[in-house]
Amino acid sequence: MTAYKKVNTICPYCGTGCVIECTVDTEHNRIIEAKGSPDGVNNEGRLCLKGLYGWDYLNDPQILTRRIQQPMIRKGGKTSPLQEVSWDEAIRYTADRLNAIIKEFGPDSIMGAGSARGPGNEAGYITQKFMRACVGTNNVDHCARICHGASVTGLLGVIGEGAMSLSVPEIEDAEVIFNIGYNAAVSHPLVARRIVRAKKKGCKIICVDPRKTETARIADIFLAIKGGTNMLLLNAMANVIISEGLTDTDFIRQHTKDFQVYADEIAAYTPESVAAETHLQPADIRKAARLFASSKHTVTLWGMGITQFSQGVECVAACANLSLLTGNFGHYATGVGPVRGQNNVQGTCDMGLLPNTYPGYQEVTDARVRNKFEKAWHVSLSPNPGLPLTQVPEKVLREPDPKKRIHAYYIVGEDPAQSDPNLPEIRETLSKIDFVVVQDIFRNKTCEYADVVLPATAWGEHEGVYTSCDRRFQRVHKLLEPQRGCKKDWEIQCLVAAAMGYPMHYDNTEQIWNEMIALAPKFAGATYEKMEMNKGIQWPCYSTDPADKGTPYLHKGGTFATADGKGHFQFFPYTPVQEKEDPQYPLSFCTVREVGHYSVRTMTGNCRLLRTLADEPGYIAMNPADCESLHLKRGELVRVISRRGSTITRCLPTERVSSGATYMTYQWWIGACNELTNDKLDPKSHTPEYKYCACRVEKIENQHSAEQFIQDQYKNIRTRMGIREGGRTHE
Ligand SMILES: Nc1nc2c(c(=O)[nH]1)N[C@H]1C(S)=C(S)[C@@H](COP(=O)(O)OP(=O)(O)OC[C@H]3O[C@@H](n4cnc5c(=O)[nH]c(N)nc54)[C@H](O)[C@@H]3O)O[C@H]1N2
Ligand SMILES: Nc1nc2c(c(=O)[nH]1)N[C@H]1C(S)=C(S)[C@@H](COP(=O)(O)OP(=O)(O)OC[C@H]3O[C@@H](n4cnc5c(=O)[nH]c(N)nc54)[C@H](O)[C@@H]3O)O[C@H]1N2
Ligand code: SF4
Ligand SMILES: [Mo]
Repeated sequence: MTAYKKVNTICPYCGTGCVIECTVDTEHNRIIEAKGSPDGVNNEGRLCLKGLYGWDYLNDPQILTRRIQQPMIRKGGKTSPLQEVSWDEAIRYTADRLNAIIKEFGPDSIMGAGSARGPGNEAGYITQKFMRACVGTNNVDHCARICHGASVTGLLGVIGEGAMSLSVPEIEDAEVIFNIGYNAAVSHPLVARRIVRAKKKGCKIICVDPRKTETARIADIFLAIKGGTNMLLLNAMANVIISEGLTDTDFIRQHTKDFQVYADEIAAYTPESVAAETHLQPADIRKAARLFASSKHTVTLWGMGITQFSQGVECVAACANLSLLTGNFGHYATGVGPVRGQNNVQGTCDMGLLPNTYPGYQEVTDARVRNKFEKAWHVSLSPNPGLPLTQVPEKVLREPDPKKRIHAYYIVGEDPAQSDPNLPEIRETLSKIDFVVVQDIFRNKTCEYADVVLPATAWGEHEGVYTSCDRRFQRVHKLLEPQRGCKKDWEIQCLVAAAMGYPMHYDNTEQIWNEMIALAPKFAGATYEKMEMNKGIQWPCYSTDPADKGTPYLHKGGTFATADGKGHFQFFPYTPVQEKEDPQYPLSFCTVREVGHYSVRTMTGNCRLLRTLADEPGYIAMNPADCESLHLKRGELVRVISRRGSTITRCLPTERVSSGATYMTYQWWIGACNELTNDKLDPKSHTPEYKYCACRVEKIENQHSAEQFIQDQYKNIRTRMGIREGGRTHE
């Protein structure tokens, strides 16, 4: 008789934090079903496609790439093949190379990237402790940099806390939802459900997006904004709210600072003055501003359509200003929702995988805090903030002083060779760094530049805690025995640290967690026990007292997390995007997501059901009129070219997209849109402008040979990833 067990755990994909009930066949070490658990506060028993069918990759079906099951080293230098070695040899080799680089160039010549995906918070804590205490640098970062980094920086300035101020379930009790640059139906389907439920309860929806998304379709006001002009609209809405006397004057007086300076500057941004550039009607901007100000339950939700711009941080501040103006902070069902993308990107920030903060958002420059960590970790720590990961290319390719260059990059669970902008430059960077370590569950594109590859256990193969987008710490549980040869992420980095001369030892994740919460006052009360008892705990949670069950919404009563407790209005003028359309590159180019696949696709691309939804080389969405003028037909292969590179994909004519604009998704390896994207950064958060550059689309006359090229490329990738033709694909 086959033995089954049922285990509740957290979905490994988006930041909604859905609780999944998995049925596991323990005899064959396989998950056989996943269902939504009613214990999930944010999902209430439901799941999207990825939650339901996104676990197939665990058993290594070898569709796109394969699980790594043994450490590998390039013994003969950069150009030699990766060879399987023992764990002992791989750890020793990694430790010796890192120590040699520290000796020659100092600890700041090493960069570390942590993972916002499977490993969890305990492993994240170990990654930053490894970089700070063992290597001796604050050069540690993760994908929040290229994602919601702008939200964190922007909100810190205005209200002192970078996270969602409300909880996901509160969204359905909003009276007005201001949805800007956020496509919940694709990115967070179980957040989208709350938006739909809000609508059914009578909520009015404003959607701002250059594309007609699903939210746009149900919106009361849809502002089809010209890409890259968010600041003009946000300032014009503030202008209407102030000039028409729609502000909450009591709230502004009691809870904010610098209103008058802000109001004086905003006076210039009339709706009429921004109409031409935003492609919006002044009357529609006025309608949106009035609706925004009409309620004390206005919830602002934003995503990458705000943050992935060179003016991301300032647009985040502009969003927060609107809530300050209208008293939309500090009570139930109101506030700001930068809805964090990855299942544990909130957690990876919480754990201090950032160049400027220790766990719990404590600054590395604060001597008192640093002292506390030095005592706990028995080392002296660097007082200098580290390097943001988007500056690695600069520090490898263009730094004249060898002592100041990056010489080693230790990458845990990220795939910069697929997900970073301007891939031609990333490839050059990764080829030129002396030593690259990749610690992952799959062979990914970055492995091709790795000197060492270390195989980690995946979600479902280890214990831990993830933080959902709304600050909820939730336990994830082991479902299966790990694939042979893999070790836990935290265990691997403890072994490397010990081999480098800084012993770290833990028996389990709870020991790591308890060390972390003892050092981070914001999380001090969030014990494993309390998480189990309360369906998770939302931080801040200061006390271990069972009565402290954490904090569903922030800034209660209008007391903000800034030093003086006030919200600080900040005015910023509009700065245009860094690269605009021109005669050579006449179309705008934006990159977004699609529902069935996830980020670099190592996981969803290896799930049998999900991969049938969409496959290489993806598509470019264009307005039908533009397709017609270029003589392009639906499904035909086209070449897309920017100043940085080119790629090949299929043409998708759609009325959802305005004429002159194009969109690709970033999940494809052959149709890789990051060959084209611009690596220009927001100067404050160092987030790249993935959402806007210029391109041209070219017809390919010989479709037959282009189709053959795609087939050959696919075969080639799979071979490079170590899959034998006719391998396990069709099992
Ligand atoms: N053009 C364009 N590019 C983009 C974006 C865009 O909008 N447009 N968005 C950006 C954003 S917001 C983000 S967050 C990034 C995401 O980009 P990445 O972080 O690079 O992508 P992920 O697919 O999340 O996963 C990274 C790696 O983690 C590995 N992994 C999964 N679980 C585990 C584990 O338990 N342990 C270990 N060690 N590894 C694991 C996966 O196999 C994969 O190789 O992409 C960015 N890139
Ligand atoms: N299925 C799936 N789900 C995912 C992911 C995935 O890869 N696949 N990735 C996860 C991650 S890492 C993240 S960060 C989240 C991201 O979730 P979202 O932020 O929803 O993701 P995007 O699709 O990148 O961008 C959101 C919207 O911004 C719009 N936009 C583009 N330019 C502008 C502009 O100038 N102004 C305005 N107002 N809008 C603009 C786009 O048209 C798009 O509809 O999703 C997460 N969920
Ligand atoms: S909404 Fe997000 S967390 Fe929920 S099942 Fe889908 S991918 Fe998983
Ligand atoms: Mo993200």
